[in-house]
Amino acid sequence: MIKRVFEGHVDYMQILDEKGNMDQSALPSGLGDDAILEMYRQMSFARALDAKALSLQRQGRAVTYAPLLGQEATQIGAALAMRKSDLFVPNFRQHGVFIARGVPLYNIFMFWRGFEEGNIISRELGVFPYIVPVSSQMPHAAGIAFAQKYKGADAAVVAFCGDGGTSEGDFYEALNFAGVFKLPLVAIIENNQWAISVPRKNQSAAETLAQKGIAAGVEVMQVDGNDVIAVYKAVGDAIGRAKAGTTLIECVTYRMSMHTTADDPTKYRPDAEVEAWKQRDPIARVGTYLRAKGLWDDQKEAGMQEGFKKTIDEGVEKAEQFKPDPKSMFDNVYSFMPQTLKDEYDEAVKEGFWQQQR
Ligand SMILES: Cc1ncc(C[n+]2csc(CCOP(=O)(O)OP(=O)(O)O)c2C)c(N)n1
Ligand SMILES: [Mg+2]
Repeated sequence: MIKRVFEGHVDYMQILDEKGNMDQSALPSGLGDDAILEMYRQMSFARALDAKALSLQRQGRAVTYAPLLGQEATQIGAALAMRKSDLFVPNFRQHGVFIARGVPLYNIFMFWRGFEEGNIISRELGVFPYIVPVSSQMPHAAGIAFAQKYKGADAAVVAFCGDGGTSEGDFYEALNFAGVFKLPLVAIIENNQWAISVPRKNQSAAETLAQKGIAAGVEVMQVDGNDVIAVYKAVGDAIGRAKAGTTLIECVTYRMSMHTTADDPTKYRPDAEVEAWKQRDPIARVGTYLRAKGLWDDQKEAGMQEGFKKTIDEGVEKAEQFKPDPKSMFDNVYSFMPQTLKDEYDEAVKEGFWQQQR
């Protein structure tokens, strides 16, 4: 005897299409023109910040940088759906979420200048530090979500990982744990189609990455990650039901730029692919929508960009004035300093390590 014991499916959501057409019936209630204008501003600011950070690195004023170009809707949609009490766990690319949550620009610039102090973020912003080991943030996020549930806090944890990150054991372990304990976790796969030079099709034979959550027994959803409205709705809905358990959301987007400044994507991906994704630009479609409604024009755009330049230049100036303390590399690693680290610290002091570095 054979009988079917399980059947699964993954829904895909898009509300604002590539041409700027809005599916009014799916528009989240209460999301008015002002909120859409704010999404447009925040995405545009993320893009302006991105261009500046890349330019600083090329001038030798930053050590490295992981661009977000093309992924603004995924990041801003998620950030604006979050409540103040929610907590954000990033990997290394979500500068857009950082700024939308109010992380000062100098934190971001300081980090990419190579100073750990950039990662010290005011607790009240509910933003965890940049994490580079792929998917190592996911078990942390599940643990933080467990703590929220244990404390009875009205807080969801929103965590990001990449398409490549979904192949790591840490990803599955985190989701499995979150599924069993029905944790208030919203896990977002920022599927930008590439993990450095590994294309999405070589990452997994699964048709969607969202379906990886089905095995963990959590809610799953796939979203047009270049549609800020759809991301906002999907993440908002997931936060709304977070007390009942976890949701995995795959945002289908595209990394328009290089992996990091140490990478040259022209070596491994066709220009035609990049060109095709340009047609699905996340900011342009909101601009088209707003202009068609008479809410935006060239003059407003120019004024906004000028304001961004001023704000960003001030953030850079502050970050460049910062005098790093090399000793700080020993701080904020553990809640207390273990003996092994203390030994290294003492040795560095004895050898005058930081004097030599100046
Ligand atoms: C555990 C681990 N393995 C390898 C690396 C090197 N590495 C850094 S980013 C990356 C690819 C990540 O791809 P994805 O998860 O799709 O995120 P994206 O960079 O596209 O945002 C790799 C292999 C790392 N940082 N950590
Ligand atoms: Mg990727």
